[in-house]
Amino acid sequence: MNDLDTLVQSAAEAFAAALTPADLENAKARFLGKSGSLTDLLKGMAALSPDDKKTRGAAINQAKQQVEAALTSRRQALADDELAQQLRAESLDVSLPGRRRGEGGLHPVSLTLERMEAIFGSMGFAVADGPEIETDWFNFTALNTPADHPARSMHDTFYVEGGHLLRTHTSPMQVRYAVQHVKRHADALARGERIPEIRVIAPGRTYRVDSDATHSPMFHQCEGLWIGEAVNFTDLKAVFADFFRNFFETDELDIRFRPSFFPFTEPSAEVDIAFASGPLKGRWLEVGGSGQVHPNVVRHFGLDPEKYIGFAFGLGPDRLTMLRYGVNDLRLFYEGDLRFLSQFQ
Ligand code: FA5
Repeated sequence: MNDLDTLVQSAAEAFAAALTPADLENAKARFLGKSGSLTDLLKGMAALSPDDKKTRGAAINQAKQQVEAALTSRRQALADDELAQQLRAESLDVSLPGRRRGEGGLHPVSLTLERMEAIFGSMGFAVADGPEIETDWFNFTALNTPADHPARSMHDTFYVEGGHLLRTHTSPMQVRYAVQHVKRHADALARGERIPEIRVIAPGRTYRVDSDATHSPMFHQCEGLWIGEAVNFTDLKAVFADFFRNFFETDELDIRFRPSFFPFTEPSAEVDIAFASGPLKGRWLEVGGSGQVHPNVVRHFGLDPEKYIGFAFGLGPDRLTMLRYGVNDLRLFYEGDLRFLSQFQ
């Protein structure tokens, strides 16, 4: 192998060893640059005779072409590699399954409220909605609880600016709804005619300064009101029996009225239920308050208490949700932990 063959071979090896375009350009300079090996050889020809110059010159040129060919081919190979790498990095795998968006769902207490609306709806109850920021009048006074009444201390109230408060129960909706109902039938009432019964539930948020495993500062209630000319406690009991059996999907359930006090009902009763089977078997659990609407409240509806009578109740949907799903701490519903909440979907 002559010196030119050796040079071509070492150039080819140097180019092959270059792994980046920059390495390759450095290697090129070593052979083809101004002071590269080939250029040195060309310079060295000055001392040769014209004949030798011819043959040597042709040989060097051939070697130079070979080196250039090796360089071009390595350049192409590096460019191909780079393109392939880029394609690999940017490639889109159309066979990958798409990323799904997280699916939302209703909060367990919302599920309970929907269920209550459906069951009471099937019993002919309308559904009404009202303000959470209330006046003192609707929350207390109209409900037979005047300013100095000791029963006000039963509710630890959040007061807001402007003399308003966050409603402590859904009972103000009794008055709001009944007043509208009476207005709608004012002409018939004035003529002494019988007006349609009031049969309504009003579910929604309520607030009290209260927090432990069974009390939350924001909780829910579902008010019920049924007023007519002959609505009595037997009807209330039938409504509750129907509701609880449907809600808990069991006939093995007892209902108990425990005498109690609310200023807006007389007589009044707490409502307890007990399951005949399951983990809560035999324990009485309070689920709400109820009673015959007090004559003073019926007067605030705009009706004659001698003629119109009925009952009201206030159920605790949070507690019903706890019982339905066997959850023993109410606060879990309001901590916003999706690991807990997604179990109810
Ligand atoms: C009342 O609020 C009455 N307005 C209910 C009523 C309506 C009686 C109509 C008669 C006629 P009480 O304070 O007992 O009553 O509350 C009713 C239900 O709301 C309770 O049984 C309970 O289930 C629920 N409750 C009350 N406070 C909280 C609280 N802080 N957190 C969760 N649930 C509560």
